Amino acid sequence: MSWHASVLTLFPEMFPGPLGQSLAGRALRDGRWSIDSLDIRSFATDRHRTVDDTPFGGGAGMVMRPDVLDAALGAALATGGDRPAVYLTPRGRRLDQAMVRDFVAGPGLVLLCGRYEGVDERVIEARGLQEVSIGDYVLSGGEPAAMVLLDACVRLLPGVMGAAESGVEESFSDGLLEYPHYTRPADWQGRAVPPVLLSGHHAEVARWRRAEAERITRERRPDLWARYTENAAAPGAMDGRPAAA
Ligand code: 6GU
Repeated sequence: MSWHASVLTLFPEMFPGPLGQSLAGRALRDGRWSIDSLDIRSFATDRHRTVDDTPFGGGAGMVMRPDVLDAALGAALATGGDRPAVYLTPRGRRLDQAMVRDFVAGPGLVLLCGRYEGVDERVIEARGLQEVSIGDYVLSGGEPAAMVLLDACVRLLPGVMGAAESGVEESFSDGLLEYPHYTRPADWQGRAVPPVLLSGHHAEVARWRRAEAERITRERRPDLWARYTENAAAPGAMDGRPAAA
């Protein structure tokens, strides 16, 4: 069975959404991954299909009920292997490429999209939900975050990226941001392409690209640059030393 994502949401019609297009969409049609979205509201048991209630202790907003979420999680987890259950929330651990690689190595994911005000803490504990954030800003719901997480995962699945898209040289794969890219025309509005790229000297092109990737990383992301230079000290961590210190 292929890598499977189950999304628990109050807006199941949002999925696959953008994930039905482009690279992820082609992989979906090719059966390299699959997705189902479960409507949390369908697990409500009362006449009004209630999924949330006012917070104990008072305050603004609503909190999603643990009994309804537990039933939804139980239904999702009953299918498709022993998948980690993730709750998308801005208070979660920040998503990075290493987490994405770990998720891709497993059978898939169960993703809970809550409303921002929150879900009852007890269901997070009881189900051992892994809390994940996609960055330090606030979305109105977890759905776009689930799409971001799934896009990052799906592109790494076997057979999804062809040689053209292959991730070996791209940002974060070796801890550097990408070098600049150019195509025709060689002169555009008086802006010339760096001559080394027209030289035909492959080793010099590779050296220039590495130096540019390092310059851009150093200028824009001192945090990534620090980690990169630390890793460079570890034997076998990279195939080359930094071209610029
Ligand atoms: Cl995972 N959810 C929401 N609602 N907002 C976010 C987020 C997640 N990550 C960053 N902001």
